[in-house]
Amino acid sequence: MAAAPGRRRPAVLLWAAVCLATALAVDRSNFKTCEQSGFCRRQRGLQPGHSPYRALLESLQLGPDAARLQLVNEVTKVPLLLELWGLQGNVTRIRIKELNPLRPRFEVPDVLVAEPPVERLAVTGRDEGSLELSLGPAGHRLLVTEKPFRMDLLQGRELLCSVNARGLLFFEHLRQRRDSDTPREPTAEEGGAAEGQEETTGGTEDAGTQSEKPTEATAEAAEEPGSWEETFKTHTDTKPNGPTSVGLDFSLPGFEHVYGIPEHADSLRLRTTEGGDPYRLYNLDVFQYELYNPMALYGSVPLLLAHSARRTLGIFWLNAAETWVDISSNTAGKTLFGKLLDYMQGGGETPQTDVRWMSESGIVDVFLLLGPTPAAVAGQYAALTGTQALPPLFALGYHQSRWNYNDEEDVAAVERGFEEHAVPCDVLWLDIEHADGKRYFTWDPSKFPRPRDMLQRLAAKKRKMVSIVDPHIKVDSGYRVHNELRSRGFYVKTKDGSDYEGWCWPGSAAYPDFTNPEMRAWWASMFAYDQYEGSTENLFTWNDMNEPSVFSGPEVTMHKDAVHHGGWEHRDLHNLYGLYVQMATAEGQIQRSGGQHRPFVLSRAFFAGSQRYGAVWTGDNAAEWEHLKISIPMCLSFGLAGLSFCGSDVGGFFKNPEAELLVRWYQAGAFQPFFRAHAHLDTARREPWLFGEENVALIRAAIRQRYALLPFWYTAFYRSHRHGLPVMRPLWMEYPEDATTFAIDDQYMIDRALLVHPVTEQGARGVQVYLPGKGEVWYDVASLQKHHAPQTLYVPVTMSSVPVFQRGGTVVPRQERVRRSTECMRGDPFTLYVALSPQGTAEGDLFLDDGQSFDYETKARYLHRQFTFAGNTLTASSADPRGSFDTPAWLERVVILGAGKPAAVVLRPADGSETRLDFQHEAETSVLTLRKPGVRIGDDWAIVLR
Ligand code: MIG
Repeated sequence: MAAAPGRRRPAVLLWAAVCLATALAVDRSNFKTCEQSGFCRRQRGLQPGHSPYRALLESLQLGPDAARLQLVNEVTKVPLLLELWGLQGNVTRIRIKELNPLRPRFEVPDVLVAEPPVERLAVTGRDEGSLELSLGPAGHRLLVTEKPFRMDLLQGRELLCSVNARGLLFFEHLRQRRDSDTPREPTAEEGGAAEGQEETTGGTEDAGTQSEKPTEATAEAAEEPGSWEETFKTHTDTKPNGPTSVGLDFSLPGFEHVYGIPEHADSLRLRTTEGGDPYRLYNLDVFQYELYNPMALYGSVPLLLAHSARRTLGIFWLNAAETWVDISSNTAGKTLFGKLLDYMQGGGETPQTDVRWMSESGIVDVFLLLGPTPAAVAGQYAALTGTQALPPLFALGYHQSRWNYNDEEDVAAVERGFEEHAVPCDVLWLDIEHADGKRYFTWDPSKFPRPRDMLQRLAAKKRKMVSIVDPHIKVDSGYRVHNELRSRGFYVKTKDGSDYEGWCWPGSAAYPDFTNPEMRAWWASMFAYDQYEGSTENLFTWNDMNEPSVFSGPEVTMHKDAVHHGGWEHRDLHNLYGLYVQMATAEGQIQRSGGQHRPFVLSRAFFAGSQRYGAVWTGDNAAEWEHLKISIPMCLSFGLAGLSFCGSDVGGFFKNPEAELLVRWYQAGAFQPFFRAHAHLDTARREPWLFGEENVALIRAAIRQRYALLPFWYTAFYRSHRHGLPVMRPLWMEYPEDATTFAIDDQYMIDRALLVHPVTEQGARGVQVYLPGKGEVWYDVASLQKHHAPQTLYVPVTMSSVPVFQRGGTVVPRQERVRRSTECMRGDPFTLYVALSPQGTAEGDLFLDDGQSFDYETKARYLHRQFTFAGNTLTASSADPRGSFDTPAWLERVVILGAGKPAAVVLRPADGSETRLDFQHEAETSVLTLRKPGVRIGDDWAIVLR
């Protein structure tokens, strides 16, 4: 297709634009607004309060697991099937599909990790117009109202959520094309899917009835131009299945704050979308994205969270098609004072947020995560979609990337730079120019003639490398990867059954069908050391452009009528494509090691569940202060959606950062989960030592802070991997009742112990830090000074300041010896920072294993230590006796913050002996430092202050 001359022009133009990278603003006209997206326009055309749906209460069937009943559209008479489940752990699942679809509709596979166990449902009440179901032991009840159909979910007397309360249930049933105007030959896909369907369903009749009574929403859809074919710019979407969209509304009484649904370059707290476009979820390669707007970006997670001081709730809309989310609120625009006035005058209504989901195809499949706490919602979502994969330890170190490191000499020189300037670095990255003519899995023979030697030189320095492997494959009969994919029939197809081709970096490119499990197995096998020539154990992978990006395609992506494995249209599963790419790549890395080693794969596109396969980043940002600022809410919202391993290009991708911005970005990035500097091809070189002595010293200090805290990061990732809480989290996850925290974008928590407020203002002299927690204390990590909470603290800053506070009541482990990389830190001694609460207590933990294998899981080779301070005694014990791991690492120092001066300090190892420890007490800051306890980090011991 891209071979057609007409298709080439936009690609070439885009290419030119990429290379120029001057004016920094997205070309909005490349991307659809809701108005330009047929189904979004049709759905938004349905006004609240006119639901044509009735629940046929008499059709209720109560199975051992689910309740099923029919809904009917009273205008079209098309029946839908409503299925309800109460899932264990406070989750309600609602599914709506056609009772007799003309063809099967897409149901999202491979996202849920397990079918969650169900609770027994029971009918607890009934009258003519409604039905009450109990959903399990937590006391949740669901009230189903017949006409118009709506559902209200209650706990006790409290209404948690209403479904279709505004009557926006929208379901475009599959139908025959009713016109005779453009007779078409049936496509391969249609023919295949229709086979064997027609006799069994009888859906054609409904379609007939429908077209004779054209009123209301669904009928409108059939008539509207664009229902069976839609044109955007130069691209026409043939829609062989016609209009197929679904939509539903949810009302959340008592909630004024909603979050989630990444990826958007917006504030953490979502804004109402009245008067503008809805938030869009459609994985897209957006060139030079703009900030603070609801446009779609590279990844999508259809999970929205609602939070109030009283409870937290989640809506997980499991649909992989293009999706738009409208948010409205009855308090929007009212000031706090206005709301207060309302309340005092008694005229205030309960605040309420309404959320409306609209997807282009598939079914309605939604999980209501009922909390009630933020941690409970995170756990409920994790139970459905899995938790963050535990990264190999090196991946939490610092990554040095740019587009591109030119050749083997360049790589060696950059590596030497880190050595000479004593800046720790774990990984060097190679972008697309390393491959031979953008043929991934190969190396440019003149620039990278001896990749294995290069990788071995890095390995000798205990460093790693990442090479990029994109999913667009050069159409070139001299390229083995292409030939195999083509001959095995593994490419995505056009609607006419030929291999789908588009224009991308290599020129004409085809796209492996990652939705096909056989293709994924083949792709995974390509990472074997003898398949990916020149690869070694310390080479890992970066998957870019996996939205997928198609320069010549509509909105720079794949045509929606392209056809995947099983005959599904690209339309049905677009947002899943990137997840599958990362899944298959991670699987390949696991297999190449014989199942031994944890993979590391960075992906630009993602969906719900992508956390199981590696890291994600926020794509092509820019060297601007605003982009630095927004990296915080963007990564926070990734985290809320389960993706803990998030980062932004440090320094900004486009444009050249001034030294101040670069330093501030390093300081901020050092405290974000994925810490990688990256830059566009056309930017000036910006390795840390290119900005003068003073700046390299600042950058070095920031990176060293990161490395010192790696034991803390790694432990946080381990717990995230176990329990699903994000590593980087909004303050309100830790302080759910403190409304001051609900809209904070410039500070956050790492795990439960550190509060970070990076400097993101140019020329900053100070920052205002909000320290939450009534009756709590915080310790400034730089000065070790204690501060009482709650308060907003003005912290004066210099260029070396990174405002970070340790919460009183926590223990943070560090490794403070400066090394070249994480691998060099293995076995290094630990320092514990014990920050006492006002009650003189603290606790924390430490997870330790080999940092790279699955042995922690398969052989229980790990240590999970628990440190508790109470009654003037610090105790080390096992947090999890199942694990054991041999390490020579020992405890070299304990720093107790907020301690008085003891008369003596005594160490009691497990053998019952007692030794006195040297200590030093700073009266002014109340910091007590205990020198060389010398015990093994894996042993049980106690240290007593007398
Ligand atoms: O169209 O591989 O976001 O990090 O350097 C640009 C080249 C393709 C986009 C990625 C960016 C990467 C670049 N890629």
